[in-house]
Amino acid sequence: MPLTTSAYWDIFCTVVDNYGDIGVTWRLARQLSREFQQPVRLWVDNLSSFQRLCPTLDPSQPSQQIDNVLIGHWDTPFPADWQPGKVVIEAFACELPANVQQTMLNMANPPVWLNLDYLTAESWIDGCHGLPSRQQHLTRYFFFPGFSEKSGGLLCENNLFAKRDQWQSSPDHRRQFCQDRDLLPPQADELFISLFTYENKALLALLECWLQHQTPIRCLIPMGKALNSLRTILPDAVCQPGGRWQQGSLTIEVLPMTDQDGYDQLLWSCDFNIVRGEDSFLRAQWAARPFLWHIYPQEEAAHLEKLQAFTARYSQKMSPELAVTVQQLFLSFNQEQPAELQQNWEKLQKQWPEWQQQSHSWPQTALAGGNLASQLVQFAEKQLKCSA
Ligand code: TRH
Repeated sequence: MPLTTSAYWDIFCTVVDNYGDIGVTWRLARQLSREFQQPVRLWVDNLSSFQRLCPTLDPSQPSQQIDNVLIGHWDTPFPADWQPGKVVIEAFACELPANVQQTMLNMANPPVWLNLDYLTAESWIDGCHGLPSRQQHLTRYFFFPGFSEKSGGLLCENNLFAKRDQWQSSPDHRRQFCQDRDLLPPQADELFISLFTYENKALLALLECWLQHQTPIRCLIPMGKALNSLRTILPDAVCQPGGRWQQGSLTIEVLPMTDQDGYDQLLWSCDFNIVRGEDSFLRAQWAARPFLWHIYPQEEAAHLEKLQAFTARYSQKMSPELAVTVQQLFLSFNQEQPAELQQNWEKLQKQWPEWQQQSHSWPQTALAGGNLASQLVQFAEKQLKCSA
């Protein structure tokens, strides 16, 4: 790993829990490299978690290169001979190592220092995005991804929608997806649902609806926390990759976790995606299909405000009937209210065509703030010019 090259973007990421922090930074690092030809070093404290969504990564190697991104193990102490490149990104307020901060403080021309925040649809970020904060003679800027014109925009690769459209243009891709993973072949009228959530008591209520659905339902569940909420009905042997369970109209199949491209293909192949956190939440929107979001729970139910800010934005162009049902569906799922969730699911059956249509036009609306990677590049270049 070259430690002293001045052209680098250094992205620092701690894996707080789950996969969102590393999922977002890994995606950003690759996009900066691939689309903007920026050399990137990604520093990660937990390589084993990283490996779950990047299977070619070797957690025993402190430094390696994948997809043109240099990946370093953020160990303690951080290498003393490290020199920052031109931009340093502290992802999700992870706090840079003390010696890194000291090195930056000692520099006559320090790098552009950015704190990349979590994604939110709340409007208060419009007033905070891009604001500086002084740290002795250094300036740290706050970068807020978001859905509004004044935000930092959203992570979205250049060619993503073309790839998605190509995939969704033919049912052969879903068939091939199933075949490649030893899943049952799709039936003509089968509704495909992916399920990647945290534990949620209301999941069983959704399953009850699906058991009695008029047409067959296929629920594809990547290995993870959602299965813990289904163990009262699913035998242990089912709750592992390759597991299959059939009852009434419902077939459940359990998948291994794959890399991020494989996960996109799962989302593109499904008619309805249930997702969580930050990155799968966004990828489900880019899949242009109806979806349901299990938001990351926060203390004192702070996440519910964030949820409502999103559903208000997301449903703005929907008919009042669909808007109410979608808002209530998201809320009842996150509040783990089984009866309300079932009612909203039933209501949606009549509103499905409108929701599908809305899901298709939503990505363009969502991108009002533009593309996060390109916004970051422009912002950094502007700061570098000012300090030159
Ligand atoms: O895993 P998440 O819940 O992550 C986070 C973290 O918990 C974080 O601390 C929290 O603050 C944040 O949510 C809000 O959900 P998320 O963001 O969807 O990340 C999952 C990543 O895993 C995403 O990049 C997609 C990826 N993934 C794969 O690459 N392959 C797979 O098979 C699956 C199921 C997911």
